[in-house]
Amino acid sequence: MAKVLITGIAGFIGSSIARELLAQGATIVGVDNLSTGRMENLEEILSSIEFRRADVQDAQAMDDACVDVDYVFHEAAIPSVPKSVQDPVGTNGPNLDGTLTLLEAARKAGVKRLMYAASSAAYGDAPELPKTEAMLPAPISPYAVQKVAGEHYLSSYARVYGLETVSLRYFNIFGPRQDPTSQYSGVLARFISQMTAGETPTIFGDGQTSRDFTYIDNVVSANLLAAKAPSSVSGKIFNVATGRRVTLLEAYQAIKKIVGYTGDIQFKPEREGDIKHSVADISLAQQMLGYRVVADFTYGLEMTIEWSKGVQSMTAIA
Ligand code: UD2
Repeated sequence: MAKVLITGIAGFIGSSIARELLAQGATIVGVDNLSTGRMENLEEILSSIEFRRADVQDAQAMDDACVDVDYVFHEAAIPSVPKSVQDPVGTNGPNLDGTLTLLEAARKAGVKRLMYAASSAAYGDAPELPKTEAMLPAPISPYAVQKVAGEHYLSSYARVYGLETVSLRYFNIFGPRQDPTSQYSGVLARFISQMTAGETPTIFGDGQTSRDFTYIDNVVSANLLAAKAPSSVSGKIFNVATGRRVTLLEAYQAIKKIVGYTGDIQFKPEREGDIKHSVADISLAQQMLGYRVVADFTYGLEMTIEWSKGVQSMTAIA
């Protein structure tokens, strides 16, 4: 069975990929510097994986982590537009330097293929919808620039060094274990935790901002498909999404209904670096990876809210 390295394994996405790969019998090495990841995310799988507390910018640590590895899933990042606006230099290190450091380690170790958590932020605010991979990147925030630059490094490593790479452009992923506690957390995680706690959520903008909110199961599936796909996928970029657009107001109303929230919502001005609308064309991933939407928005919300209730009652008991 394959040996895999997952960076950012203590994060919401990394730990979800780890659970599925473990169920499929893979040997897992995971690295995380725990800057945004949390050990609770690994609770019941920690004894079944090799966990290393390390930073992706640490070349020696990445060399060591890549020994005998077949596939790398690179999820480590500081995944936040506003955080990058506030600290462009500080976020460039983990988001871009770390990616290059890891690519170099993977190349030297003879890794078979490296999958990368790219972002829909690459498309910027171009009016054309849905977003196709053939569109020219138009990053707005430093975060988007860092993620696009990473994609270029991946295709460079594929062409120049023959390291197989796949960039997966995630469109607003959500699900259990996504941290809701930071001001930089994803909007759905924040809304869910605020409304279950009876706190008033905030919409930045007029509520018509839209996103292709994608449940985590789709992302896990896309990663596994990308690892197994023929070599013709190497060096390429694929949207990972649902192909459906939901506004912030619709998301708020859907969560309100499931949670049974009776409070209100407040509106504040749009955030710097934000994009108005985002929705993906997923046909390339369907054709080349065999990707399918395995879980829709409503199902995803129900699962996430269910999980969130469990966490809150555990906290109450403790
Ligand atoms: C970007 C990327 C996404 C992913 C993510 C990193 C786009 C279109 N998407 O997500 O693919 O890489 O970065 O995690 O660039 N908002 C509120 N209230 C809140 C919090 C947020 O209204 O309490 C708004 C926010 O201003 C934005 C929208 O919700 O308009 C989504 O924000 P987000 O931080 O969840 O994700 P986003 O779109 O920056």
